[in-house]
Amino acid sequence: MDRVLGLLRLRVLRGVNLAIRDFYSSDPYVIVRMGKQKLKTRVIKKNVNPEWNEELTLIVEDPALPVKLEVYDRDRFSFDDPMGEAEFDIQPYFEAVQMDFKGLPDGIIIRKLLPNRQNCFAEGSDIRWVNGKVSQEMILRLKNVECGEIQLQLHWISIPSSTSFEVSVSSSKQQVDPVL
Ligand SMILES: [Ca+2]
Repeated sequence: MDRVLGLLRLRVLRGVNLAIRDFYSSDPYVIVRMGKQKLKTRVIKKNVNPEWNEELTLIVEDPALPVKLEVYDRDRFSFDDPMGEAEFDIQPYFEAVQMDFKGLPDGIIIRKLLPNRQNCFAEGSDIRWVNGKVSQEMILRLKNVECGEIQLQLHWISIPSSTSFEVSVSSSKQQVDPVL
């Protein structure tokens, strides 16, 4: 296992104008994958504009791995129907959480990521400094489907790293050396 760099808390806010897979609506849920990790939101019945407002936590070992989302319609008597997919790169967000923005005004935009042919952003995605933390909001346009967008928010949870432990061990050694 690689070193754990931190936890990525992904708040799946809502789906907008999702595809219809039953007679008049869908029963959507979202699967989130990063590497071998797989997480799921709950199913919201008969709603193509679902408000999940649900937090999923990914362990980040390699920030180069994309986060992938798949939306499905839950069916009771057949396989769940696909309702599109999207992915995003956490590298710009990961770079921002490693910097120190203390003293900057609350809500300030650190970086703005624009929609392009390579990403799934439906509009510009802002990385902001909010309440002393770096957060990113994004609207992803689902692909391989006729319509639908997913709104997300990212937060970072730091964990004590093994590197800082090694640093404190070596500095205490240096203090001991003159005595010897
Ligand atoms: Ca269904």
